[in-house]
Amino acid sequence: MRKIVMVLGIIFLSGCQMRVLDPKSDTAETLTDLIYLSFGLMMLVLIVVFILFFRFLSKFRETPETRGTIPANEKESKWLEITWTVLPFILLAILAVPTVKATYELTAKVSGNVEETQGDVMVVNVEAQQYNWKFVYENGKESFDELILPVDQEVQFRLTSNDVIHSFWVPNLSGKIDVLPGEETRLSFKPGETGVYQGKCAEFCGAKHTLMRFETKVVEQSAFDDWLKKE
Ligand SMILES: [Cu+2]
Repeated sequence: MRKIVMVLGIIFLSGCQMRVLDPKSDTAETLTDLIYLSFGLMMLVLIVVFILFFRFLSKFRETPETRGTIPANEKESKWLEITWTVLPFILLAILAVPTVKATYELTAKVSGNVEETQGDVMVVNVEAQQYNWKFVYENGKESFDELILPVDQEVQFRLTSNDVIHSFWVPNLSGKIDVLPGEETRLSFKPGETGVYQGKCAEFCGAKHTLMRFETKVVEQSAFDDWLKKE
């Protein structure tokens, strides 16, 4: 019993600081909308299938009159064939169009040179190593395991690892992005609300992987400027 309580405690307490489906940035909102869309479609299919399932169970159940008789074989039905061929196509299209659109938009945001959009985008270089995060800002200022961002400012992260593969994840602000040694990956979002958001490494990277957490503090622009200037 004590073991069960402990396991439940770990499950319910361990992730309590990290909130998924509570978007606080444009990117996270896009992703949350996609999750709700696919969940909604899935529920729609599930409900229709269950209604049909119980309908058929009751309609075609054995009665004293039908006992021992074999129902007539259903010959081809053009409309049934068309329905169950076309319906999945429509469902997949509803799912695929916004997903592909969002994928391209999010990719476009991080491809190309930030220098071309000077001033509009803030660059933060991220270095991951066992078991901490180093954030380097445009003026060379560094912070460890604490990411400070101004609200309503598009930020582009350029991430790289100094050892093994890590994964950068702040559920409130964005999806995950792999952080690879010898290669740069990118991620972009615009925080829309001040607050403190928990982030962590989402790729098992060694014995102390679970300690590889960081805090993202989204503050007002003026507070950010003051912080950036401080030695
Ligand atoms: Cu890691």
